[in-house]
Amino acid sequence: MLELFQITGSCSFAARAALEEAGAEYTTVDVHPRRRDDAPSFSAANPLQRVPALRDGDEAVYETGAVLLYLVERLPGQTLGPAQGEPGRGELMRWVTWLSNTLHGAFQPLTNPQFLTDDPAGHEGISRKGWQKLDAHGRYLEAELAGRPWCLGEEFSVADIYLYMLKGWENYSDDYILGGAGLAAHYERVGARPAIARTRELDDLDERLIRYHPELRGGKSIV
Ligand SMILES: N[C@@H](CCC(=O)N[C@@H](CS)C(=O)NCC(=O)O)C(=O)O
Repeated sequence: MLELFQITGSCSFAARAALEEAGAEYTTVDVHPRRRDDAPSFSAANPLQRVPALRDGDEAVYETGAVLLYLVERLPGQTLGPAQGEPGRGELMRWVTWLSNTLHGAFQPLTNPQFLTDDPAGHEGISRKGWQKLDAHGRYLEAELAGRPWCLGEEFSVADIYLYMLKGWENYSDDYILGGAGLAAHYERVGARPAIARTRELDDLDERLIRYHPELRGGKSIV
């Protein structure tokens, strides 16, 4: 049985959404964000103690992009994207890698400038540069999605799930919008899928991916 280590409403959302899309059987372990040693099996699944982490028998997979690509292989024919040897496989790998190594990390200067400098006076400049980078990523995404419903064209995949989650993170800011009309329409399309709506419910998230109950994770108090 697949076992997902998660913190509801965090980037483990993408992994859970993929499991839901595939109709997979899985169990979850709710990690306490500030007491990550509470679940001893968590460190075994990911020594970095970050979510998502996935256990599949003797196999342990972590890093959002790796977990998503692993699930494509593990759950073939379940709308998660082309498997090895199928058309579109290279494009899928390119999308997931870009989302993982470029767009995912691009939020850090905005959400956590304190991780990049000890000097509080530097936070504003770091955030400003962060917005500029994100603007450029938004323009790139608009061009990539032009005239296609999904990242891979006509085929839905885990890339759409990952992009959906990252686009949703714009809502951590009051007024920032990543990309333009194309990306907004993509967000609506992905968000309307029953499995994605179900994952939002399971993760206690509204349509903007904001937690209904910020004080809870997995239904339990995090205080
Ligand atoms: N590069 C990692 C980042 C994982 C990560 O930072 N996860 C966050 C949630 S979005 C986490 O585990 N936070 C818990 C913490 O830092 O205490 C990935 O793509 O999976």
